[in-house]
Amino acid sequence: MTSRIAHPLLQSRVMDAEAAAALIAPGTTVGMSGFTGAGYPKAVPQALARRIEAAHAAGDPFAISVWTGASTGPELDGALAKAKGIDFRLPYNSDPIAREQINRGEMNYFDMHLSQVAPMAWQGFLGPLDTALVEVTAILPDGSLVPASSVGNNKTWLDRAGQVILEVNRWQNPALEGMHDIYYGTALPPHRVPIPLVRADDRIGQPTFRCDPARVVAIVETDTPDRNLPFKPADDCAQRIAGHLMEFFAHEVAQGRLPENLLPLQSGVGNIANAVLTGLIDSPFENMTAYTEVLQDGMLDLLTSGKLRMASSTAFSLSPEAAHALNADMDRYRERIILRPQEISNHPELIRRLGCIAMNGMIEADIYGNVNSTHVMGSAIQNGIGGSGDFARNAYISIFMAPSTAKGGAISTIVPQVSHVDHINQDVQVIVTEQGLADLRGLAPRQRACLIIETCVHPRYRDRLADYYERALRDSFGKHSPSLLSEALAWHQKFIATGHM
Ligand code: 0RQ
Repeated sequence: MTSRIAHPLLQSRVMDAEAAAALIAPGTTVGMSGFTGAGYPKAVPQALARRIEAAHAAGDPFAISVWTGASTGPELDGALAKAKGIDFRLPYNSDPIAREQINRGEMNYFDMHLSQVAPMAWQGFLGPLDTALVEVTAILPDGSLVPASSVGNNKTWLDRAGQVILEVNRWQNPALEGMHDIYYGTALPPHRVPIPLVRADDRIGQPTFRCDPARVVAIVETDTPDRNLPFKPADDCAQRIAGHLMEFFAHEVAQGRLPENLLPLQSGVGNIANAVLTGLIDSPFENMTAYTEVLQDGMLDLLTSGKLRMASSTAFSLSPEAAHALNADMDRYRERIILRPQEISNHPELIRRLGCIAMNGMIEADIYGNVNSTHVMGSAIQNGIGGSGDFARNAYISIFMAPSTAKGGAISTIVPQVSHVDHINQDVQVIVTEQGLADLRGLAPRQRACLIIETCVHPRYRDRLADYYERALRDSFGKHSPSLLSEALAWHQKFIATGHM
């Protein structure tokens, strides 16, 4: 018995992770909590992985479908993938073992817009959900659940699943209670109504998940930290990208196209995105807000500095040091952070209404501004589209950023044609590399190509790209977006054959 489980009936459902994992049958679908390494279940997935390994050793097949909010941690995706226990995964993965299996064709992976997961589950397109396996901070006397360090799709999993297994994690700070805003007003067409959120800091829901205690079949108590990798310190390249963006924002403010405190910021995953946030600390902008999906170290630093007034997100994505700092001072941060379901944090209606400034990383872009966020050499998935599509299409300004080269210079991240398209050129308004920033708003394809080649490409590749474009202008079938079809992907083909473009 523990003070974290205040509902009398539910106290009797406490068991160990092995017993809880035994309630998950082969071939079933489990909706798990977890979003960018925060708030994912830690004990039951590992117990389940051991059970799966034992079944495989005995010659019995055993795999499940795993749905989450976004990426999780090694105790979930890592352990289950290592046991070869996942045959279908959605909507986002960044675990290296699972990535390898996906890219070897051994695991089916449905990489999808994060805002669409919950609605699609409700629409019934994803099939039945057998079990919800959700980490929470505490269970209140009325059976309602205090969410943990991420919200993700938990509301939907708890409402939809046939049975519920909870991990109550004592490591999660009890002071998280009151930080979350769980909105229960979404409905399916034709009954949808506007979502009543007009400012990033509006609260429109309740602080806890509702959950019928009768459907809770097991509760496992844990005391394990979220596991996230530390961010790399901002190198010269990241600092130059951040510098270009700061200049751009100042220019937009001077032109009267952005208010002095900017507009709600969204910042994606990765080291560059984190470095840009850190860059904002030394900027002249004050009283900023964030409407985003992950709250990483840079965002926490911005809050601490006072430059960021508040942040709305669906999850933390903090290095161990930053998670420790947050936990030590949760009472202070609780007033200025709101964690929401990802169908709200990433909702196109709200992103468009608030006018978010979307800043996301990319694998590559082409001379017309089409962006590939997901696939290396057109076929090997890196992570997934995540929320980048939700934000890019609906943002007030949609920015994509990357170093101009990858793999020690062997790859140009600006190419004649992207090898896979996640964001069509209409959804990409600004491209920035350490070489410079291309503001593509209002430009036609040929104007875009000239600007991108001039400002964003590494000098090592600039002449070759300019030469390709000149010849495409001359020889292309059509001249709207000139392209040499037999050559457009030759840079990628050369990398696959020789190890460099
Ligand atoms: O591989 O680790 O093996 O060296 O891709 O690249 O430079 O570390 O960049 O951490 O900023 O991530 C697009 C992946 C960038 C990320 C991506 C290789 C590179 C390295 C990672 P190694 P970096 P970052 C909100 C929004 C999609 C989801 C999203 C991402 C690895 O930003 O996943 O935006 N975005 N979500 O070497 C071959 C290229 C390459 C390349 C980089 N052109 N060709 N390899 N790499 N460019 C959050 C959520 O949705 C949850």
